[in-house]
Amino acid sequence: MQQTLILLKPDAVQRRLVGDLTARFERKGLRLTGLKLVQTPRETAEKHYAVHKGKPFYESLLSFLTSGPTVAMVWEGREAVAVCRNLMGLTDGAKAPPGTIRGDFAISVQNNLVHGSDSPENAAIEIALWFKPDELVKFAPTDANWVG
Ligand code: DAT
Ligand code: MG
Repeated sequence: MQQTLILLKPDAVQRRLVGDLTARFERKGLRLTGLKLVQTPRETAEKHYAVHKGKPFYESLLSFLTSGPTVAMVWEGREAVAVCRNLMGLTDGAKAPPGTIRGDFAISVQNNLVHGSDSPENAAIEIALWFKPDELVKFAPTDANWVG
């Protein structure tokens, strides 16, 4: 069973898409393990996007992520990392297929609504960056026999 970090970035909150986007992860059969609204500190944004430091879009990306509230979530389930990346679609909203979050709601590269961890290893690092251990809640979903 995998966990992954999902962020609904400031454009998602400002565009009032939090409910619609959260529903996509929920109805897929993933289990919600953590959820909070965060005004992201610059230091957290820098750590989160450290891999992109030095790229031309890095400063703009940090400004974007710290420009308003972000919903941080941890979702758990079978192949959760890949499942969530598939629900999100390609990075560039213009190229993301319809049916995906970015394909249905985004046309920008930067303002692409969601972040999702790209590997189980990075998921563990990102979850530790955004959540304290006691903010993650384990529970037995009552529909587990049906959803798997
Ligand atoms: P993803 O969010 O699909 O994992 P990424 O990790 O390559 O994509 O990049 C992180 C974010 O940086 C991405 O969501 C949007 C922004 N970004 C990536 N490439 C960009 C580019 N060429 N120009 C502007 N922003 C870019
Ligand atoms: Mg990425």
